[in-house]
Amino acid sequence: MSSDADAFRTALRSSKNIIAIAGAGLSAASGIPTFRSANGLWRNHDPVQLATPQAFDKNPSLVWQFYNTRRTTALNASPNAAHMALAMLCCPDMLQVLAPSQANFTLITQNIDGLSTRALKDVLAKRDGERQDSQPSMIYEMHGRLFDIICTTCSHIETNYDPSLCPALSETQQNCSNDKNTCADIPLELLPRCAKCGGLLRPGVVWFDEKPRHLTQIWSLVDKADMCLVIGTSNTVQPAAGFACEVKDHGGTVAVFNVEWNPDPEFDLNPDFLFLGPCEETLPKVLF
Ligand code: BJW
Ligand code: ZN
Repeated sequence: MSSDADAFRTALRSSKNIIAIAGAGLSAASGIPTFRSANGLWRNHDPVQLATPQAFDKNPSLVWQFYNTRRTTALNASPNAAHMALAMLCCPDMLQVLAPSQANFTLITQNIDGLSTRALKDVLAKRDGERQDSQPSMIYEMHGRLFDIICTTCSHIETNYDPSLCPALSETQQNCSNDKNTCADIPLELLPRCAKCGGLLRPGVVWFDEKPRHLTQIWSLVDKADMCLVIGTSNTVQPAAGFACEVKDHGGTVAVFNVEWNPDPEFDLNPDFLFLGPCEETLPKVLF
Protein backbone atom coordinates (compact mmCIF):
# COMPACT_ATOMS: atom_id res chain seq x y z
CA MET A 1 0.00 0.00 0.00
CA SER A 2 1.54 3.28 -1.14
CA SER A 3 0.98 6.91 -0.22
CA ASP A 4 3.13 8.20 -3.05
CA ALA A 5 1.16 10.99 -4.76
CA ASP A 6 3.40 10.98 -7.86
CA ALA A 7 2.87 7.24 -8.34
CA PHE A 8 -0.88 7.76 -7.93
CA ARG A 9 -0.95 10.55 -10.54
CA THR A 10 0.99 8.31 -12.94
CA ALA A 11 -1.60 5.54 -12.45
CA LEU A 12 -4.41 8.09 -12.94
CA ARG A 13 -2.88 9.38 -16.18
CA SER A 14 -3.14 5.97 -17.79
CA SER A 15 -6.67 5.22 -16.50
CA LYS A 16 -9.67 5.28 -18.79
CA ASN A 17 -12.69 4.42 -16.66
CA ILE A 18 -12.40 6.22 -13.35
CA ILE A 19 -14.97 6.11 -10.56
CA ALA A 20 -15.11 7.57 -7.07
CA ILE A 21 -17.22 6.17 -4.24
CA ALA A 22 -17.93 8.78 -1.61
CA GLY A 23 -19.36 8.68 1.91
CA ALA A 24 -20.20 10.97 4.79
CA GLY A 25 -16.54 11.96 5.41
CA LEU A 26 -16.63 13.89 2.13
CA SER A 27 -19.10 16.35 3.65
CA ALA A 28 -17.64 16.40 7.20
CA ALA A 29 -15.69 19.62 6.55
CA SER A 30 -18.94 21.24 5.37
CA GLY A 31 -20.33 20.71 8.88
CA ILE A 32 -22.46 17.63 8.07
CA PRO A 33 -22.02 14.96 10.77
CA THR A 34 -20.96 11.46 9.70
CA PHE A 35 -23.04 8.42 10.68
CA ARG A 36 -20.67 6.32 12.68
CA SER A 37 -18.43 8.88 14.37
CA ALA A 38 -17.97 8.94 18.14
CA ASN A 39 -20.22 12.02 18.43
CA GLY A 40 -22.74 10.85 15.85
CA LEU A 41 -25.72 10.85 18.22
CA TRP A 42 -28.70 13.04 17.29
CA ARG A 43 -30.73 13.94 20.40
CA ASN A 44 -29.73 10.68 22.07
CA HIS A 45 -30.63 8.62 18.97
CA ASP A 46 -28.21 6.65 16.81
CA PRO A 47 -28.58 8.02 13.24
CA VAL A 48 -28.16 4.50 11.80
CA GLN A 49 -31.16 3.29 13.85
CA LEU A 50 -33.29 6.14 12.47
CA ALA A 51 -32.42 5.41 8.84
CA THR A 52 -34.75 2.43 8.53
CA PRO A 53 -38.28 1.85 7.22
CA GLN A 54 -39.09 0.24 10.59
CA ALA A 55 -38.14 3.43 12.48
CA PHE A 56 -40.34 5.49 10.13
CA ASP A 57 -43.30 3.09 10.51
CA LYS A 58 -42.93 3.10 14.29
CA ASN A 59 -42.32 6.81 14.82
CA PRO A 60 -42.66 8.99 11.68
CA SER A 61 -42.68 12.11 13.85
CA LEU A 62 -39.20 11.33 15.25
CA VAL A 63 -37.76 10.32 11.87
CA TRP A 64 -39.19 13.42 10.14
CA GLN A 65 -37.64 15.65 12.81
CA PHE A 66 -34.27 13.92 12.25
CA TYR A 67 -34.44 14.52 8.48
CA ASN A 68 -35.81 18.03 8.88
CA THR A 69 -32.80 18.98 11.02
CA ARG A 70 -30.53 17.50 8.36
CA ARG A 71 -32.34 19.43 5.60
CA THR A 72 -31.65 22.67 7.48
CA THR A 73 -28.00 21.72 8.09
CA ALA A 74 -27.49 20.85 4.40
CA LEU A 75 -29.22 24.03 3.21
CA ASN A 76 -26.86 26.10 5.36
CA ALA A 77 -23.75 24.14 4.29
CA SER A 78 -21.46 24.81 1.33
CA PRO A 79 -19.38 22.41 -0.73
CA ASN A 80 -15.81 22.05 0.59
CA ALA A 81 -12.49 21.66 -1.22
CA ALA A 82 -12.99 17.89 -1.67
CA HIS A 83 -16.40 18.40 -3.35
CA MET A 84 -14.77 21.00 -5.62
CA ALA A 85 -11.87 18.67 -6.52
CA LEU A 86 -14.34 15.93 -7.51
CA ALA A 87 -16.41 18.46 -9.46
CA MET A 88 -13.28 19.29 -11.49
CA LEU A 89 -12.85 15.60 -12.32
CA CYS A 90 -16.47 15.56 -13.53
CA CYS A 91 -15.62 18.19 -16.15
CA PRO A 92 -14.29 16.41 -19.25
CA ASP A 93 -11.91 19.25 -20.21
CA MET A 94 -10.32 19.30 -16.74
CA LEU A 95 -10.22 15.49 -16.52
CA GLN A 96 -8.37 15.46 -19.84
CA VAL A 97 -5.44 17.25 -18.19
CA LEU A 98 -5.10 14.66 -15.40
CA ALA A 99 -5.98 11.57 -17.44
CA PRO A 100 -5.37 12.36 -21.11
CA SER A 101 -6.33 8.97 -22.60
CA GLN A 102 -9.97 9.89 -23.32
CA ALA A 103 -10.85 9.02 -19.74
CA ASN A 104 -14.30 9.27 -18.26
CA PHE A 105 -15.17 9.87 -14.61
CA THR A 106 -18.27 9.17 -12.53
CA LEU A 107 -18.91 10.01 -8.90
CA ILE A 108 -21.02 7.50 -7.00
CA THR A 109 -22.02 9.08 -3.73
CA GLN A 110 -23.79 7.58 -0.75
CA ASN A 111 -24.46 11.09 0.54
CA ILE A 112 -27.92 12.60 0.33
CA ASP A 113 -26.95 16.22 1.02
CA GLY A 114 -26.64 17.29 -2.65
CA LEU A 115 -23.31 19.05 -2.02
CA SER A 116 -21.45 17.22 -4.81
CA THR A 117 -24.11 18.22 -7.33
CA ARG A 118 -24.02 21.81 -6.08
CA ALA A 119 -20.21 21.88 -6.41
CA LEU A 120 -20.39 20.60 -10.00
CA LYS A 121 -23.12 23.04 -10.95
CA ASP A 122 -20.96 25.86 -9.51
CA VAL A 123 -17.94 24.74 -11.54
CA LEU A 124 -20.01 24.36 -14.75
CA ALA A 125 -21.72 27.73 -14.22
CA LYS A 126 -18.32 29.40 -13.87
CA ARG A 127 -17.12 27.69 -17.05
CA ASP A 128 -20.24 28.19 -19.18
CA GLY A 129 -21.57 31.43 -17.74
CA GLU A 130 -24.99 29.88 -17.09
CA ARG A 131 -26.43 27.52 -14.49
CA GLN A 132 -27.85 24.12 -15.45
CA ASP A 133 -31.00 22.91 -13.72
CA SER A 134 -30.76 19.25 -14.69
CA GLN A 135 -29.00 16.59 -12.65
CA PRO A 136 -25.44 16.15 -14.03
CA SER A 137 -24.98 12.69 -15.59
CA MET A 138 -21.56 12.15 -13.94
CA ILE A 139 -23.00 11.95 -10.42
CA TYR A 140 -25.09 9.08 -9.05
CA GLU A 141 -26.70 9.72 -5.66
CA MET A 142 -27.25 6.08 -4.81
CA HIS A 143 -28.89 6.60 -1.39
CA GLY A 144 -31.34 9.16 -2.74
CA ARG A 145 -31.69 12.83 -1.95
CA LEU A 146 -32.59 14.70 1.19
CA PHE A 147 -34.58 17.26 -0.80
CA ASP A 148 -36.76 14.73 -2.59
CA ILE A 149 -40.03 13.89 -0.87
CA ILE A 150 -42.08 10.83 -1.77
CA CYS A 151 -45.73 10.05 -1.06
CA THR A 152 -46.11 6.74 0.81
CA THR A 153 -49.59 6.33 -0.75
CA CYS A 154 -49.41 7.38 -4.43
CA SER A 155 -45.56 7.40 -4.82
CA HIS A 156 -45.61 10.96 -6.20
CA ILE A 157 -42.07 12.41 -5.99
CA GLU A 158 -41.05 16.01 -5.89
CA THR A 159 -38.02 18.08 -5.01
CA ASN A 160 -38.51 20.62 -2.24
CA TYR A 161 -35.83 22.95 -0.83
CA ASP A 162 -38.17 24.72 1.57
CA PRO A 163 -36.60 24.66 5.07
CA SER A 164 -40.13 24.79 6.53
CA LEU A 165 -41.71 21.65 5.05
CA CYS A 166 -44.78 22.02 7.26
CA PRO A 167 -45.68 24.29 10.22
CA ALA A 168 -45.45 21.50 12.82
CA LEU A 169 -41.86 20.60 11.84
CA SER A 170 -40.75 24.26 11.81
CA GLU A 171 -42.26 24.79 15.24
CA THR A 172 -40.72 21.68 16.78
CA GLN A 173 -37.35 22.52 15.29
CA GLN A 174 -37.37 25.85 17.10
CA ASN A 175 -38.60 24.30 20.36
CA CYS A 176 -36.29 21.28 20.17
CA SER A 177 -33.25 23.50 19.85
CA ASN A 178 -33.96 24.64 23.42
CA ASP A 179 -33.69 21.09 24.69
CA LYS A 180 -31.40 19.09 22.45
CA ASN A 181 -32.37 15.72 23.94
CA THR A 182 -36.11 15.74 23.52
CA CYS A 183 -38.42 15.61 20.55
CA ALA A 184 -42.04 16.54 20.14
CA ASP A 185 -44.63 13.93 19.24
CA ILE A 186 -46.22 15.42 16.11
CA PRO A 187 -49.59 13.87 15.20
CA LEU A 188 -49.61 11.99 11.88
CA GLU A 189 -51.99 14.43 10.21
CA LEU A 190 -49.66 17.36 10.92
CA LEU A 191 -46.58 15.73 9.34
CA PRO A 192 -45.77 16.56 5.67
CA ARG A 193 -48.67 15.40 3.45
CA CYS A 194 -48.95 14.82 -0.31
CA ALA A 195 -50.41 17.74 -2.30
CA LYS A 196 -51.99 15.23 -4.71
CA CYS A 197 -53.63 12.62 -2.48
CA GLY A 198 -53.11 13.75 1.13
CA GLY A 199 -50.97 10.68 1.95
CA LEU A 200 -48.04 10.78 4.37
CA LEU A 201 -44.81 11.95 2.73
CA ARG A 202 -41.41 10.45 3.49
CA PRO A 203 -37.86 11.64 2.78
CA GLY A 204 -36.63 10.48 -0.65
CA VAL A 205 -33.68 8.58 0.77
CA VAL A 206 -32.69 4.90 0.72
CA TRP A 207 -33.04 3.16 4.07
CA PHE A 208 -31.72 -0.27 5.07
CA ASP A 209 -33.34 -3.16 3.14
CA GLU A 210 -34.45 -0.74 0.41
CA LYS A 211 -33.02 -0.86 -3.07
CA PRO A 212 -30.31 1.73 -3.75
CA ARG A 213 -30.91 3.95 -6.80
CA HIS A 214 -29.28 3.52 -10.27
CA LEU A 215 -27.79 0.11 -9.39
CA THR A 216 -27.78 -1.23 -12.96
CA GLN A 217 -25.84 1.77 -14.29
CA ILE A 218 -23.54 1.78 -11.24
CA TRP A 219 -22.62 -1.90 -11.51
CA SER A 220 -21.82 -1.47 -15.19
CA LEU A 221 -19.44 1.40 -14.30
CA VAL A 222 -17.89 -0.63 -11.46
CA ASP A 223 -17.40 -3.65 -13.75
CA LYS A 224 -15.34 -1.68 -16.23
CA ALA A 225 -13.55 0.71 -13.85
CA ASP A 226 -9.74 0.62 -13.95
CA MET A 227 -9.35 3.26 -11.19
CA CYS A 228 -11.50 3.65 -8.09
CA LEU A 229 -11.18 6.39 -5.46
CA VAL A 230 -12.80 5.54 -2.11
CA ILE A 231 -13.42 8.79 -0.26
CA GLY A 232 -14.64 9.36 3.32
CA THR A 233 -16.62 6.19 3.75
CA SER A 234 -16.38 3.51 6.44
CA ASN A 235 -17.12 1.09 3.56
CA THR A 236 -19.42 -0.96 5.74
CA VAL A 237 -22.76 -0.65 3.94
CA GLN A 238 -23.62 -2.88 1.00
CA PRO A 239 -23.75 -2.76 -1.92
CA ALA A 240 -21.42 0.29 -1.96
CA ALA A 241 -18.87 -1.52 0.23
CA GLY A 242 -18.40 -4.13 -2.50
CA PHE A 243 -17.62 -1.74 -5.38
CA ALA A 244 -13.92 -1.15 -4.66
CA CYS A 245 -13.36 -4.88 -3.98
CA GLU A 246 -14.87 -5.64 -7.38
CA VAL A 247 -12.56 -3.10 -9.08
CA LYS A 248 -9.57 -4.66 -7.31
CA ASP A 249 -10.70 -8.19 -8.19
CA HIS A 250 -10.75 -7.45 -11.92
CA GLY A 251 -7.30 -5.82 -11.83
CA GLY A 252 -8.15 -2.11 -11.33
CA THR A 253 -6.36 0.29 -8.99
CA VAL A 254 -7.96 1.43 -5.72
CA ALA A 255 -7.01 4.58 -3.77
CA VAL A 256 -8.49 5.31 -0.33
CA PHE A 257 -8.82 8.84 1.08
CA ASN A 258 -9.85 8.76 4.75
CA VAL A 259 -8.84 10.15 8.14
CA GLU A 260 -8.34 6.57 9.30
CA TRP A 261 -8.25 3.12 7.76
CA ASN A 262 -9.44 0.17 9.85
CA PRO A 263 -10.85 -2.09 7.17
CA ASP A 264 -13.46 -4.65 8.09
CA PRO A 265 -11.70 -7.98 7.34
CA GLU A 266 -15.01 -9.26 5.96
CA PHE A 267 -14.69 -6.89 2.99
CA ASP A 268 -11.06 -7.78 2.34
CA LEU A 269 -10.18 -4.55 0.53
CA ASN A 270 -6.45 -3.99 0.07
CA PRO A 271 -6.08 -0.61 -1.62
CA ASP A 272 -3.08 0.16 -3.81
CA PHE A 273 -2.91 3.70 -2.43
CA LEU A 274 -3.85 5.08 0.99
CA PHE A 275 -3.94 8.84 1.63
CA LEU A 276 -4.59 9.32 5.32
CA GLY A 277 -5.98 12.68 6.42
CA PRO A 278 -9.02 14.88 5.86
CA CYS A 279 -10.05 14.43 2.22
CA GLU A 280 -10.69 18.16 1.85
CA GLU A 281 -6.90 18.48 2.21
CA THR A 282 -5.56 15.25 0.70
CA LEU A 283 -7.77 15.05 -2.39
CA PRO A 284 -6.87 18.45 -3.93
CA LYS A 285 -3.22 17.98 -2.90
CA VAL A 286 -2.88 14.53 -4.42
CA LEU A 287 -4.92 15.27 -7.57
CA PHE A 288 -3.62 18.69 -8.59
C1 BJW B 1 -13.31 11.37 6.71
C2 BJW B 1 -13.44 12.62 7.18
C3 BJW B 1 -12.73 13.56 6.40
C4 BJW B 1 -14.62 11.46 8.56
N1 BJW B 1 -12.03 13.13 5.32
N2 BJW B 1 -12.69 10.87 5.71
C5 BJW B 1 -25.72 -8.38 6.65
C6 BJW B 1 -24.46 -8.46 6.02
C7 BJW B 1 -24.18 -7.70 4.89
C8 BJW B 1 -25.12 -6.83 4.35
C9 BJW B 1 -26.36 -6.76 4.96
C10 BJW B 1 -26.64 -7.53 6.10
N3 BJW B 1 -27.89 -7.21 6.50
C11 BJW B 1 -28.41 -6.29 5.64
C12 BJW B 1 -27.48 -6.00 4.71
C13 BJW B 1 -27.61 -5.03 3.60
C14 BJW B 1 -27.53 -3.60 4.13
C15 BJW B 1 -26.16 -3.44 4.80
O1 BJW B 1 -25.14 -3.26 4.14
N4 BJW B 1 -26.11 -3.49 6.12
C16 BJW B 1 -24.85 -3.46 6.85
C17 BJW B 1 -24.75 -2.22 7.73
C18 BJW B 1 -24.77 -4.74 7.64
N5 BJW B 1 -27.65 -2.72 2.99
C19 BJW B 1 -28.85 -2.33 2.58
O2 BJW B 1 -29.88 -2.64 3.17
C20 BJW B 1 -28.90 -1.53 1.30
N6 BJW B 1 -29.83 -2.10 0.42
C21 BJW B 1 -29.60 -3.27 -0.17
O3 BJW B 1 -28.61 -3.93 0.03
O4 BJW B 1 -30.61 -3.64 -0.99
C22 BJW B 1 -30.49 -4.87 -1.68
C23 BJW B 1 -31.58 -4.89 -2.71
C24 BJW B 1 -31.22 -5.05 -4.03
C25 BJW B 1 -32.22 -5.11 -4.99
C26 BJW B 1 -33.56 -5.00 -4.60
C27 BJW B 1 -33.91 -4.82 -3.28
C28 BJW B 1 -32.92 -4.77 -2.32
C29 BJW B 1 -29.40 -0.11 1.57
C30 BJW B 1 -28.42 0.66 2.38
C31 BJW B 1 -29.00 2.03 2.68
C32 BJW B 1 -28.09 2.81 3.60
N7 BJW B 1 -28.80 3.95 4.05
C33 BJW B 1 -28.09 4.96 4.82
C34 BJW B 1 -29.08 6.09 5.16
C35 BJW B 1 -29.36 6.92 3.90
C36 BJW B 1 -30.20 8.09 4.20
C37 BJW B 1 -29.54 9.03 5.17
O5 BJW B 1 -28.44 9.57 4.90
O6 BJW B 1 -30.10 9.23 6.25
O7 BJW B 1 -26.98 5.48 4.10
S1 BJW B 1 -27.32 4.30 6.31
C38 BJW B 1 -25.88 5.29 6.22
O8 BJW B 1 -24.70 4.48 5.94
C39 BJW B 1 -26.07 6.19 4.98
C40 BJW B 1 -24.70 6.23 4.42
O9 BJW B 1 -24.76 6.61 3.06
C41 BJW B 1 -24.20 4.83 4.64
C42 BJW B 1 -22.70 4.71 4.60
O10 BJW B 1 -22.10 5.43 5.62
P1 BJW B 1 -20.76 6.24 5.32
O11 BJW B 1 -21.03 7.28 4.31
O12 BJW B 1 -19.66 5.31 5.04
O13 BJW B 1 -20.57 7.04 6.69
P2 BJW B 1 -19.82 6.57 8.03
O14 BJW B 1 -20.20 7.50 9.09
O15 BJW B 1 -19.99 5.13 8.29
O16 BJW B 1 -18.27 6.76 7.68
C43 BJW B 1 -17.68 8.03 7.52
C44 BJW B 1 -16.23 7.83 7.15
O17 BJW B 1 -15.68 9.09 6.88
C45 BJW B 1 -15.38 7.19 8.25
O18 BJW B 1 -14.59 6.18 7.66
C46 BJW B 1 -14.48 8.34 8.71
O19 BJW B 1 -13.20 7.88 9.12
C47 BJW B 1 -14.41 9.16 7.47
N8 BJW B 1 -14.13 10.58 7.63
N9 BJW B 1 -14.20 12.71 8.29
C48 BJW B 1 -12.04 11.81 5.01
N10 BJW B 1 -12.72 14.87 6.70
ZN1 ZN C 1 -49.84 11.06 -2.82
